[in-house]
Amino acid sequence: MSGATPHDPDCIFCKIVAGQIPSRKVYEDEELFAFHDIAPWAPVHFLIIPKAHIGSMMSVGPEHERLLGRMMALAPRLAMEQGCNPYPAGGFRLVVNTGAEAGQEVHHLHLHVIGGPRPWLKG
Ligand code: DGP
Repeated sequence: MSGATPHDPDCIFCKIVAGQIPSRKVYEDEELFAFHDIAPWAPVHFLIIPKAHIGSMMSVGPEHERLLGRMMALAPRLAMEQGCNPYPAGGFRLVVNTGAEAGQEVHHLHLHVIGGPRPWLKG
């Protein structure tokens, strides 16, 4: 089971991708969407998501390797564009919460990109 469907009508992030819920967009292409987190943990905090509905890292299979690579490779470019300070004095953190005990609240795979001066840990 791939765990991926094009659109889950009950998913809040699918609704954001579809424009049914407003968001502050950072980036969009045919496969990926990025937008500012509604409750930022740090001065720079946005999410990179696949447009297709993938519930979590637990739903990822070999067919998603290229897509996950694209999400990771996009993060540094967008982080710098969004105001993270340059590496190595600056930088950013990448977080993928997976499951309730890890703090996952939205069950549509998302990569947190968190940066700016002294980003703090959630929780
Ligand atoms: P996680 O705990 O890893 O599942 O993170 C989910 C994040 O999604 C959380 O930091 C808040 C953010 N979020 C939840 N609902 C919305 C929304 O409607 N709009 C935006 N922009 N962010 C949201």
